[in-house]
Amino acid sequence: MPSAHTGLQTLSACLSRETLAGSLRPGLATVVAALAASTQRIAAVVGKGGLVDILGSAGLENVQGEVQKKLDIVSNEMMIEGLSATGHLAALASEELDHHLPVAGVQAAERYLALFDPLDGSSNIDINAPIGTIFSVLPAPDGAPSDAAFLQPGRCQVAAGYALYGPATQLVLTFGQGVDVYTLNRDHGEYVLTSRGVTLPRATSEYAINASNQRFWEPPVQRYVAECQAGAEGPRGRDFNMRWNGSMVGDVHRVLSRGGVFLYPRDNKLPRKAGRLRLMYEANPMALLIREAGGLATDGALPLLDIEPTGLHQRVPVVLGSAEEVERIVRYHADA
Ligand code: P6P
Repeated sequence: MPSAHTGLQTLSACLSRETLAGSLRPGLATVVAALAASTQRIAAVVGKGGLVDILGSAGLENVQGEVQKKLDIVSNEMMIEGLSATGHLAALASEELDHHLPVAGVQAAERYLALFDPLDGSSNIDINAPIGTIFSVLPAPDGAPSDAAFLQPGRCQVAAGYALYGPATQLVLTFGQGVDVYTLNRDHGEYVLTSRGVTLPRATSEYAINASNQRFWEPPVQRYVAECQAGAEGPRGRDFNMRWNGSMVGDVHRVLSRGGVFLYPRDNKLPRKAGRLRLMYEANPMALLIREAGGLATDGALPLLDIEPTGLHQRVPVVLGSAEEVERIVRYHADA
């Protein structure tokens, strides 16, 4: 059913159509609808900015040892609340929770696990720059939920996506059959389909990396970025552009929208950390989206979706985006 207001397909209509067609399981549609509704509620709060008491630090630390922003806590509570009554979620995991959280009342045979970073890019909150919510859905194994039940490789995800709270609020979603983009019609409180079957170009001249870490990078990344910076006079024979959002959702959305390569590589700034980004609820959902859009996503060597997880909050190096550039970076790692 198109929206009465825009004529565009609403998210709920798309989910219903795919469910009736048998290409989407009804329980998964229910879980994704609840995820989307939760992001709408977060978008409404984010959009208020300094008008309500949600900016600044909450003065608490999360399991990552990161100081939590007030909006980190509020958005996490909104995600938990919004996922509490689907009847199809056995448990959830969040960047803001040390361990998994069982969800009461799951009776259905069709059971899932939801993982999320409720507010990605927290450092952007107080400067009104892009932030987002990243989510991933896994099948729930039989038996009582546990942290270990979540430790499935990214290729097992049955749905993944993010909401980007920018000038427009957009929901980017995949069920493993391509990537669709929905834009929130704020006047009528519904997501409407605005791009279907998003793909990204194999070639690009745009890269994204936090260049302030340059002295800590491993040689393959040093080489790749130096060649990009050498531009037309260098071995690449063309100039490159660089962008850095400070929010993975913002950078990945640009890569999905016009191509590019995003790197948060392993660095020796904190050698005990394998990278900055978390595998289960940042790297894996983004890797599924990028694969479904025709790109590649690796840790520099292995496809991210094939990594066997060892911990709910484990970190991983991330290189993702346009295939030609990711393949080059993987070659440089192999040659090292
Ligand atoms: P840096 C945000 O905190 C985040 O987890 C990602 O969204 C983002 O890509 C990265 O960290 C930014 O890291 O080192 O630039 O602050």
